[in-house]
Amino acid sequence: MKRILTIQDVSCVGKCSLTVALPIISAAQVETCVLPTAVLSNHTHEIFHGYTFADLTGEINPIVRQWLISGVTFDAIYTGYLGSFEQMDLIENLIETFRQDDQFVFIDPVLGDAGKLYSGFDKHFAKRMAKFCAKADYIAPNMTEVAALLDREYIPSGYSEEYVCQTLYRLAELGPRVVAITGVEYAKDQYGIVGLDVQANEFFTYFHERIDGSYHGAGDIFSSATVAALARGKSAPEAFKIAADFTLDSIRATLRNPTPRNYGVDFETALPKFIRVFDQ
Ligand code: PXL
Repeated sequence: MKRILTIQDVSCVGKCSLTVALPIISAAQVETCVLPTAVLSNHTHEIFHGYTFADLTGEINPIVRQWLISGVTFDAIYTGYLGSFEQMDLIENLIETFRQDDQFVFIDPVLGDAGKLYSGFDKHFAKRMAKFCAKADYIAPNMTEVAALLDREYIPSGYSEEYVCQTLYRLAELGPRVVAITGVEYAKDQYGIVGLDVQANEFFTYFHERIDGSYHGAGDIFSSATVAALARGKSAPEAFKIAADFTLDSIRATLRNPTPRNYGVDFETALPKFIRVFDQ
């Protein structure tokens, strides 16, 4: 069984970061070790009325030292939401410390959505995140994060294919070997993921249904499912497709369910079908 390490916060309520990464990756029969970077009462989006935040940055190096003493190893490292510059410094070192052959590093450069950066993030933080992406084999920003990483204007939709291809080449300059942009919208019925395998110089695309509205935590569900599929040996285009289908199924389940939106996306309902993908 593959063993991965995921590094992100615990938001106790609201289904994002570790509370989705753990169940999704484990469901794909991949062992999921965690390094929690902070504990929050809930995520920072304004659908909640504020949040508590206990920073765990000071725990990172002691935990790493303990793992080194015990000879712990990982087949993949996946980072999500990170709260500070210092955390990125420490996690860059961690990635170098645990690097091994046949391992992949997936960085989800969590910065914002729908044209807005999340609470507490600014262009300086985005610039640091762009540098952090040099440690990744895979990155999967949404269009808001692409604009922040490349320090340019956010364009929600209606751009050309050429614009997206050039954008992928710009992202490739950050260092990863596969870059994929989620939520690409060429036109109303052309919505999905566009990626570039940098080494092979091959583009890949997966268009899928666009469900209106904003679904907090959907990005973490998508990244977690992609990491799970990559760890199970799927190619990048296959893994992104599996993850997109799973995220869409999860959002459809949420729409059928009258629970208030701030409890997050009901990925649990979509898990049985997701698990069966790996039986084939
Ligand atoms: O879903 C991304 C995310 C993760 N963790 C925390 C967040 C957010 C987005 O707002 O606030 C704490």
